[in-house]
Amino acid sequence: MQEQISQIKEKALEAIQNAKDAKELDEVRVQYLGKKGELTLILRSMGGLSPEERPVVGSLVNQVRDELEAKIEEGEKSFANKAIEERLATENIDVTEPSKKMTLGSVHPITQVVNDVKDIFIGMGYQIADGPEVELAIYNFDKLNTPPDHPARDVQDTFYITDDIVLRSQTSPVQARVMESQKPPIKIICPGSVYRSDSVDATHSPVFHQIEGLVIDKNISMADLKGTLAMFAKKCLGEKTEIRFRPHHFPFTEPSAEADVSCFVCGGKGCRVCKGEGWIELLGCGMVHPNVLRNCGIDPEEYSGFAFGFGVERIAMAKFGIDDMRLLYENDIRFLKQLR
Ligand code: 2NL
Repeated sequence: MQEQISQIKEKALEAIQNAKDAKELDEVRVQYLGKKGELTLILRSMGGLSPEERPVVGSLVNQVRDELEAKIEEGEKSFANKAIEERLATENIDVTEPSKKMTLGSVHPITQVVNDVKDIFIGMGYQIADGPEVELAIYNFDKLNTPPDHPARDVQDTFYITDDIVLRSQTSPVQARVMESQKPPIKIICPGSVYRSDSVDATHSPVFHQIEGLVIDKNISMADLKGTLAMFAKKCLGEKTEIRFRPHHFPFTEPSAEADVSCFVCGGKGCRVCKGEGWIELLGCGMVHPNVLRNCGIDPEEYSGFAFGFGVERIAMAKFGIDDMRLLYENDIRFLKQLR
């Protein structure tokens, strides 16, 4: 039996020596040391041996098994090293090769203006509010002192989902909702998309962007409105920017005004951007109409407030010198690249 064991050992060592890869080495392991391996079978057949022979053969088998296992492990390590060396030799990276070109986008001019305006008003203690774009007509119109027979409510101007539901034509309904749900003081700006039934041309689009602001507190006056908008104009368009007010009419404010800014291109002398006027229309504004306050649950005897609103496209067009609004929606990167 000892003779048989040493034959097995010699055969196994030879097979380990001749194994060409890790798979063949594993086959050798199974053949000799596996559950039905040749060496394992010897161990199992030891029952037929005399008590004297048993420990001698047993220890010999164990010794051979340990030796074979060590050799197999050694072989495995050497195959693994060989594989790594082969990869290192063949897989080289040319670090001097030019990289793939990365195209980097840029912030859309509309978003740039919205972000700038948000920053300015956050700096003055305002909060950003938003609300639904599919809105109840009550919030878009009635609560804002715009009665059912008002021309703005005509299907010619507003997109109706049903008789009572519209695509909001201004962001004011957001402010009406805030007034209803929060107690003054209120200082918010509401940026967002608004919808009007207009055909596309150089200055109109059925979807555009608006930013409205609202301040409600005790003793808010037109002086607060003027100071706030003068500050905003300087921060947004340059420290030299002046502001002027012209009387106007809006259903939701009384008194109402439109505000112009001195041309930030020519400083007021007259140029292509201000069309020779020296002034550029900036926004509409006014003191919140007492009916609007009442409709939104605020007592006009206790509180007053101002509001303002402007179209983001108009500001972006003036700021970047764009003469056709459609350029803002085509997303032609040759155009957008110029406005970084
Ligand atoms: C414009 C003028 C304006 C407002 C918007 C407003 C909102 C509430 C109450 C009172 Cl909740 N007013 N918003 C006020 C004056 C003018 O927008 O020309 N927008 C494009």
